[in-house]
Amino acid sequence: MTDGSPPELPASSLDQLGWQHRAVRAPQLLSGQTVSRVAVEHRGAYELLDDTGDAIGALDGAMRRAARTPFDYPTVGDWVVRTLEARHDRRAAITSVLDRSSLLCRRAAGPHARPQLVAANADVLAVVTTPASAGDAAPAETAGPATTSGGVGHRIEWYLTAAFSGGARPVIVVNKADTVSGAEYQATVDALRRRLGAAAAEVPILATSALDGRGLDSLGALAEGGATVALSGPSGVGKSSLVNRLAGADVVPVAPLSPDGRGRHTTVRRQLVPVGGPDGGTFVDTPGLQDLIPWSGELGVGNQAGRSDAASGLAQAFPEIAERARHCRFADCTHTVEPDCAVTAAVAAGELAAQRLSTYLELVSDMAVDRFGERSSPR
Ligand SMILES: Nc1nc2c(ncn2[C@@H]2O[C@H](COP(=O)(O)OP(=O)(O)OP(=O)(O)O)[C@@H](O)[C@H]2O)c(=O)[nH]1
Ligand SMILES: [Mg+2]
Ligand SMILES: [Zn+2]
Repeated sequence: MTDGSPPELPASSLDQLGWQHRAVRAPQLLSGQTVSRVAVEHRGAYELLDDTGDAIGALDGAMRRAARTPFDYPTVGDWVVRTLEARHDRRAAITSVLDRSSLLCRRAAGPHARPQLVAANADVLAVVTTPASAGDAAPAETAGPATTSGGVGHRIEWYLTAAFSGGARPVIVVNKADTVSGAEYQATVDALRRRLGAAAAEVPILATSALDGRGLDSLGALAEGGATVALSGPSGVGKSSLVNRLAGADVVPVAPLSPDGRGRHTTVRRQLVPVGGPDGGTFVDTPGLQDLIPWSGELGVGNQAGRSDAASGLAQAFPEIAERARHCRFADCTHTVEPDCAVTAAVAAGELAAQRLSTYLELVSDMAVDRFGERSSPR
């Protein structure tokens, strides 16, 4: 457990930070410049890691003046070019942000639709849950529209869509496996798989325990070769505990033991944590979220499969719906009231779970914004 004073991070080589793993080309550096990775974002300043150790950076004037949208600013996980020499305010000048290979982005809380960048250049999004919170997601066979349970189970499709949309691979991590029997754990996994329908085949599910250490090898392996794994999920599921176990030190604060351990919001900032070792690899710890509504606008990232955007993210998170939607009469079918809708027809024929469609429709409604940038009213 942490004593409240995190130790200094050791200097990492760029490769340990994932440099050789990045998808973008190396920039042309001028003399006096270096490449760094953003570890922590503060108001107007950034904690940077590179092979010189660490540094504090701030945007240089030209970059600040040119920045128009939240996407133009560096975020945790970004690769930036900075001056080696600090300015008079003892901060290095950040002169550019390198193209992102992925971007996890959510709609910030509040009535207006604003993007909040969660992590850049993450290869994997680990959606962390527990048997307790995933369990209440298990829909009964005859369940109607999804109910709000508060657990990540209910919102797991939201996380998967955000990951796919942003070009990251989602993995579900069921932590606190030590709190249930093997049979109960298996029931949790089975319920998750049923719930995820055709997407289950694309999303590995790992059992971990930050307490007894099980599954940590598999989780750590996701970052092998310099990959970046962002952890997200509700408060209290053990994201920070897992990061500390993987880093082998109390790098980020963890909630003191409590009977339920839920809803404490111990982590208040996003932080990139190198896990060291010859292979390197980094994890991004994030504050617990009540909700992760995927950003539905442009993200400006692409991956090997082509463009990553909200539409392709939804199609990957709901492949059986996307497949059937190609046969709807209208190209812009909402799969609600239209005639000749292949999706509602599949539900009527018992080929597609009604629960799957209602979850999809709820997510689409959550992601919808009208052209004034405000949330459109729910269907
Ligand atoms: N039994 C058990 N307890 C765990 C495990 N992982 C974490 N905990 C406990 O759960 C509580 C919450 O852990 P944190 O790591 O702070 O959770 P978090 O997901 O980072 O929470 P936020 O920072 O609020 O989002 C702490 O009391 C941990 O000791 C686990 O695998 N098993
Ligand atoms: Mg935490
Ligand atoms: Zn349709």
